Amino acid sequence: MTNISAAAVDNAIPAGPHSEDNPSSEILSTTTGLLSSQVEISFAVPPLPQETLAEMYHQALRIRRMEEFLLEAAEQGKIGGAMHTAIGHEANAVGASAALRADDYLTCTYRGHHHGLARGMDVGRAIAEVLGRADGFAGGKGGSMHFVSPAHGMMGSNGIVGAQVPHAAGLALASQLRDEGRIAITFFGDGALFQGVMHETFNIASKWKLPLIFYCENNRYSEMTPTWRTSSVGEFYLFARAYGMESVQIDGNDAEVVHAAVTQAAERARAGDGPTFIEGITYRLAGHMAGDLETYRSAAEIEEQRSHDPVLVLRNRLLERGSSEEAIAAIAAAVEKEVAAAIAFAEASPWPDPVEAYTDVYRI
Ligand SMILES: Cc1ncc(C[n+]2csc(CCOP(=O)(O)OP(=O)(O)O)c2C)c(N)n1
Ligand SMILES: [Mg+2]
Repeated sequence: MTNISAAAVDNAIPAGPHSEDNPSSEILSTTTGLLSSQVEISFAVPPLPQETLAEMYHQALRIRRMEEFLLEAAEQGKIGGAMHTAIGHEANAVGASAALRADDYLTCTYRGHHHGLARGMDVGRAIAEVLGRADGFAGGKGGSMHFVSPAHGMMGSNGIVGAQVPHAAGLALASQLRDEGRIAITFFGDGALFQGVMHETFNIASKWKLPLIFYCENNRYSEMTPTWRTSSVGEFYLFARAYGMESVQIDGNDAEVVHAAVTQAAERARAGDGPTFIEGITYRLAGHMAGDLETYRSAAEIEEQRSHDPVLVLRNRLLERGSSEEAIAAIAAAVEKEVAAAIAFAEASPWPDPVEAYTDVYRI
């Protein structure tokens, strides 16, 4: 059993070379000063079974390979509308989903492919959705920004910053009223914290002890703006304390740590003890969206963060705990095959019938 202390988390994540304390830097990006110790945090991270770690690695790599393909497809003009990848964020999704029940609810942002796949959405149908094909989960009408599959508890990604958060509170309230024992988890970015609806939801969720987990994927940028330029608060998990909520800041690039934090938050939610706020420190290794020229950060900064790539973290964990290079290579080979078949399926999928434009659409 590892005890993750504030200092351990601090050491695990490259802090990034630039900060407000270093204004002479040409580069505007920075991390927050991680865990400046206003609140002591320590929680146990029990080692997961090797098969669980291997499954998480499989999932994270599958997400990575799918999104690398999607970036290429976007460059070739095969994708309509904006397309955001979660390259670098994978551990937040695979760690959290492995800690949830299959019937729990999830809502997230336009950066949500990783959550869909971690919840078990089929990769071929997921790609078909992004390409706008009939076999997509929303018949090709939702696209990248509106991943949805109620059968997987994936209750919607959303292009409006913060909008998915009160939706999750509604799902948690429904479960509470019906005494279903299901919980809701909602993922949002650091930039969303400055939307009023976030704070309205924090307040009522805490007051009504909703079975809800607020999960901030803090990648330290809101589009092209580093968070330290816009936030008066450096430690986002502290926002939740003002609403009487338990909160914790964790290494969001370590799926095992994410799993432990979400497991504890889910237990609290199911026991009727109310919501928890988790701040997962992460980093997007690709642009904000396909086509982002990334003039606001340096190649050196991205390179430094690659040393803590969540897929690499999982790979190294497997090796440290006794998996062979051959076993890991077999997972990678399986993923390559699976994603190649999924791409072929999606590309062969027909375009939606134009008549479909009027189905599943709310009209007054
Ligand atoms: C209400 C609203 N305001 C502004 C935007 C434009 N916008 C799209 S993404 C984004 C940045 C959000 O940053 P963050 O919450 O940190 O999420 P990230 O993209 O980093 O995952 C903004 C401002 C929007 N989509 N919705
Ligand atoms: Mg962000």
